[in-house]
Amino acid sequence: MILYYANTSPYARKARIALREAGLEARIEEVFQNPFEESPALAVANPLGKVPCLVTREGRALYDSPVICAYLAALAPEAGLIPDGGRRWQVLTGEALADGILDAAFALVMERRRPVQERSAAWMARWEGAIARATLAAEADRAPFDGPISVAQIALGAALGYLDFRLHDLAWREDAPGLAAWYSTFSQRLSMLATRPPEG
Ligand SMILES: N[C@@H](CCC(=O)N[C@@H](CS)C(=O)NCC(=O)O)C(=O)O
Repeated sequence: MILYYANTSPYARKARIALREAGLEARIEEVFQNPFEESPALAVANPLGKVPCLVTREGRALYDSPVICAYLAALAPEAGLIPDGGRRWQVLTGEALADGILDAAFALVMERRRPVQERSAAWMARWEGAIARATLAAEADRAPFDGPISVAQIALGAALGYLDFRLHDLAWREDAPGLAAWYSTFSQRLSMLATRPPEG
């Protein structure tokens, strides 16, 4: 199997953390693709031209990151990345909350890269508000992120890592000390260390 990824993409990082936590490194080849450059291989696999994209041994393309994580969880049920029973919905909602932080953060980063006169202050404030509320929600209700490693924890690790990588000024730790303590431990996992974005 092939996993198309970019080393600065937080969504791809999420999939790469999941594949390590599932113990599937030996079965999946990671292939770097910059989605913002012409990439025929990626475009053929994913018509959206986005990473991450997983191509199975049968040649079937799977995207986006929640689908890839669910597939990896199904390949390695012993890893328990998506638990059964009622806990399943709590964990998947935790994953969605963390993915929402990523969506708002990624949109904010892209907006900040536009010329100043073309940026929308209203949208940037909306995305900053979503990040602030979602990190506070994860601080207030730790249950979706508690317990054994899960896709909720993996998505949250990728999201908070991206805030540190691209949005230092947001200072989310000030209002979420419990989350900050959790991330400081989680970020030392081998899967997180092995997928750190490049410096600078
Ligand atoms: N919802 C998708 C988002 C994937 C995504 O937006 N990836 C970005 C890189 S961080 C990308 O490939 N963007 C290229 C583009 O938008 O053309 C997921 O969870 O995988």
